[in-house]
Amino acid sequence: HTNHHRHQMGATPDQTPLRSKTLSTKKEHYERDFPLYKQPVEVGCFSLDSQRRFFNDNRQMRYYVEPDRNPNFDLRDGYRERYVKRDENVKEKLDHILRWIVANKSKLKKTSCPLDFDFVTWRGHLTKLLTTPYETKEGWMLAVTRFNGTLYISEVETEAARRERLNRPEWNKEMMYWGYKFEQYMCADNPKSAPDPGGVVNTNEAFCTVVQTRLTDHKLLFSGEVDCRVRDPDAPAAPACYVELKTSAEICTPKQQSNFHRFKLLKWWAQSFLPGVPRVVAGFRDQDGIVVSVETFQISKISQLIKNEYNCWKPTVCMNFCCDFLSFLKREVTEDSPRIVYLFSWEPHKDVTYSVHRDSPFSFLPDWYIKEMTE
Ligand code: 0WD
Ligand code: CA
Repeated sequence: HTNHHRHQMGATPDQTPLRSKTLSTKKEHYERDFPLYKQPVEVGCFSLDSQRRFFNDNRQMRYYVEPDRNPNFDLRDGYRERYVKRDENVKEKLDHILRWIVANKSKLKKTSCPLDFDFVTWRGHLTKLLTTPYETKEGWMLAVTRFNGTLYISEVETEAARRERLNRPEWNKEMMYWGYKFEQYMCADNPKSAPDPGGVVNTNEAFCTVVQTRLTDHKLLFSGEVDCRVRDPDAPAAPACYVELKTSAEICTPKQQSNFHRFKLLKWWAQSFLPGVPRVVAGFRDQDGIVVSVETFQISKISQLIKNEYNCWKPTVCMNFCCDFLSFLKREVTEDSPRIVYLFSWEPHKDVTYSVHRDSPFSFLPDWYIKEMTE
């Protein structure tokens, strides 16, 4: 086997080679056997209510309702009158996950022993890592702190992402609403009721699963937002009963079909594969925001579906890159202190680099969490 790090190891004349402080994101370096990824297990869940308040329970769970064969959902309905949008200026970082850890401390760890996880993060951050070898537009920044041996990973908004968010055109803001409106057409608040398309769409509300799993020798604890579960109470246990909802533009040409496979299915696969959510239900909409068809994609069948696509993504590259990135973090993030952040940055076509910050605005572990986990 080849060591893909070797080309990056610099040597100085009279010193032994230094391990490089950068990591390649070239997809060619990650084409090896699929790494061990244990079946994710749900260890808990939490809910965020209409005012973004945290609850250590499943009160925001919603139930999937099979739609009509020919749906006619108007995704534009309610945008002006029945839409409460989460405040994107509030950076929550890992706070909700940390609150969940504190609330479940006794079942997670024996008294006065550290958390038995190598990494704690959001599922969405891991999705970004999985898709990095194929990403050509958007970079990322991830803040990493080692505390009691566990590495906490929290995203930092890049300057480019911030500019884009603050300059988002009106049509784009409306299209972001469409995904949430589709959820409202497809989900009921309890197993026996029907969806209520006349209600308010409030994006503060969320139901999040917390799962544990292992990627080779990396023990992971992460949380991800789940749209709904199937109604049947006898369905397999979570996460197997969960359903991810998506909207996408109607596919009319072979070119659109190919782009859908090469770009959109990559993101959908990565996001749901990580927590073990088995299916995505997609609403295909026309130019005017009317959902004209609904299709189910089994996550386990997506790699077959894309195999005939020229120059397509590979699940093994995504997982191997993520695995090597996590090994890179374990190696480089050595100082164990909640006051220190190692800031990892990546831009398309470049290597991953990092800088170290003490007592800086990047610090993200709150005092209440450090206190709870120290005593
Ligand atoms: O502060 C931050 N930097 C972030 C906070 C970044 C990303 C997420 N969050 C938090 C929020 O508390 C949210 O409740 O993450 C939760 C969702 O986390 P996730 O599941 O790890 O994120 P991701 O997989 O990217 O998104 C899942 C869903 C999205 O659904 P679609 O179908 O569009 O992928 O969560 C929603 C969105 O509905 N979502 C968010 N909700 C709140 N804040 C955010 C966000 N920043 N990003 C996506
Ligand atoms: Ca969704």
